[in-house]
This record gives sequence, structure tokens and C-alpha cells, in this order.
Amino acid sequence: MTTLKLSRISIASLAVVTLALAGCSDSTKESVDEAASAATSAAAEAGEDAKDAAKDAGDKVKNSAEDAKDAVKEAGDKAKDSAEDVKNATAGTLTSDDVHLHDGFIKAIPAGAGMTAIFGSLENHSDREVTLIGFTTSLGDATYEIHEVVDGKMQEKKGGIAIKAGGEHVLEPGADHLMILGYDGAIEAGATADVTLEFADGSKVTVKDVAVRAIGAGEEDYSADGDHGMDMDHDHDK
Ligand SMILES: [Cu+2]
Repeated sequence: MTTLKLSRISIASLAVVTLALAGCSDSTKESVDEAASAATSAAAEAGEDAKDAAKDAGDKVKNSAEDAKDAVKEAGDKAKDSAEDVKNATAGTLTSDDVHLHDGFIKAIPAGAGMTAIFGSLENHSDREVTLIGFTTSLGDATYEIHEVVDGKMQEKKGGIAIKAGGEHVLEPGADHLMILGYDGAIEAGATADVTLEFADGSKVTVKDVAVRAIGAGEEDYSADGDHGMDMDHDHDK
């Protein structure tokens, strides 16, 4: 037997002896009961305390998780802001020296026609690729769309027109063109209009005084199928 076991037995024996000496009366039983109930409530209290402590700890974890979430959001916002700063710093850098509309013209239309197009050769004289994503003109109220012709049918050209550094892109009947839709009024030959080209990097380049002219015989149709004649409904679907 080890010393430890012996000492346990001694304590147990001592307790028995003590109880025996007290005569194991009812009052002893009562004090045992009291002790037991005190122990029970002490345990219950300790349990509550532990529960509270756990709740506190949980709240703290929750709070710090929320702090961390806020911090991440803040960092994300800052990153977004600086990305926008970078974008703004490089935006609007293209000028009329960088992009030309060579031999550009607007096809004349009579009142009521409602739609026409701009042709010419877009030249990129800058040292990087540029992407034309839209345009407007000094003609005013109208819908301006970049169009392409696929299988003889025109449609909006999604993603615009990319032109490599030093490259050019031809806008002509039957191929890509700058479409003017929903225009109220005549656009008469001999007039001019400014065309403002909008690029993916935020640049806007205005081409001044683009001539309005009638397309010569045999060039009236925008489509490539050789169907001449004024294609006023512009559906290219014949
Ligand atoms: Cu078109």
C-alpha cells in the first residue's frame, strides 16, 4: 500500500470516528444535509459564473470578429479607393493627337429618316492599344451605338472596337460603323458636326468638323450583300 492510500483511509476513518463520537444524531444529519445543499448551491453558483464567463468570452470573440470584419471592410474600401485613384490618374490621357478619324464623314439624311451612320478610318497614333466604347455628336438628341454587320445584318458591337498601338480600324458600309438612331430631323450634306469618341480608359477625344455628305451611287447600303438603294429601314436583312 502506498502512503497516499493509507492517508485517505486515515481521513475516512477519522470522519467515521467523528460521526460516531457525535452520536450520529439528527442534528448531524441536518448539518450534513445543509452542507450538501450549500455545496449544491455553491456548485450552481460556480456553474452560473462559468456560464457568465463563457458568455463574456463569447461576446468578446464576437466583438473582435466584428472588429476584424470592419477592419477587412475598411481595408477593402481603401484598396478600392486607391484603385480608383490609379484609374483616374490614367484616365483621359488620350488626345486628338493620339486618335484620328481619317476621311471621316456622316451620311446625309432627309428629315424623317431617323437614322444614319459615321464612316472613316479610326487611327491610333498612341503607343498603346485603345478601345472605343462609345461616342456622341454635336448633332444632339439621338441614340449613338457602335455597330457591326454580321451575316449582312447590323447589330450593336459588344465590347466596342479595339485598335492596336499604331493601328487603324476602318468604319465603312457593310462593316463596323458608328450608328446614329432615333434622330429627329434632316442632316444635310455640306454641314459639319463634332464627333466625340469615348474610350475604355475614360478618355474622350473630339474630332472637330466631321463633314456631312451623301453617299455616292452604289454605296447607299450599309450591308455587304451588294443590295443597292436607300436602305432606310436599315435592317440589312434582304
Ligand atoms: Cu447600323
